[in-house]
Amino acid sequence: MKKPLVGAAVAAIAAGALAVPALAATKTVQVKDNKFVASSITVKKGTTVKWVWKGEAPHDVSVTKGPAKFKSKVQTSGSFSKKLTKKGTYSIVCTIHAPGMKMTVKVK
Ligand SMILES: [Cu+2]
Repeated sequence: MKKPLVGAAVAAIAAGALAVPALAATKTVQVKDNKFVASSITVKKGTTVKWVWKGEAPHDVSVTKGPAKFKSKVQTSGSFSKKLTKKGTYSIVCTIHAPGMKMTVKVK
């Protein structure tokens, strides 16, 4: 009875792989207490960067310098996503814990 189970597992994995859109490039950054992990990333233009809150303290994501400005709400959980369509270097801080809590996103 092992073969049918293996077949079902392979089919499930294949179905999962097909569900991922080919052009949905997403890069995840963790928002911890009190740092961004990773603190420096490089992505291609058009990539969506998704910040995911992992710590317990409130944080936000705020661009201080860069080709485009954006800012998340102050939040303690959940996530914030932004599609980056302009090339350049984005300097980002958590306004609550700046200047120590900062990161850089390079969009090529
Ligand atoms: Cu913070």
